[in-house]
Amino acid sequence: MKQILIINGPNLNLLGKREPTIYGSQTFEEYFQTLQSLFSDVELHYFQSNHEGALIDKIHEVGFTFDGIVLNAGAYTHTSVAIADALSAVTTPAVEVHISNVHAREAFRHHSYLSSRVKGVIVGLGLKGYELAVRYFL
Ligand code: CA2
Repeated sequence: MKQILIINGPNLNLLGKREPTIYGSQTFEEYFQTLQSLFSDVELHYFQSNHEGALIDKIHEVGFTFDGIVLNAGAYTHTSVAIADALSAVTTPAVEVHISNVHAREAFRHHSYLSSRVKGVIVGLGLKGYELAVRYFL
């Protein structure tokens, strides 16, 4: 069975609870159940943290054994050289996902430190982006 980890970064624990016009009205825990039933032949894991170091620790933990990482690093996408370095340091490939279309938002969201370290980037397709990213690894 393939092992794939979905990682969500800061504030994404608020999905479905705040700002539904930008991020939708479903919690990630609800959506994760949908993903698990869609991909019943995949060992799908989920991790969320608001802390940069915890995200890096998790990338290190799975980054030599898992088949894929689906990463929405939230605002750290636009600031974190450390997460970029962690992605480069591991062997597991990653796909970067953003729920909103970051290119249609403020200029500071247009640059990602992570995009050059991942296989590909999915932006603006809502939660569906996570499903498409998982499919890439199958
Ligand atoms: O569109 C995305 O997925 C983002 O990664 C979300 C980040 C943002 O900083 C990135 O530029 C784009 C913010 C996540 C905040 O999530 C919330 C969810 C519900 C309510 C409030 C914030």
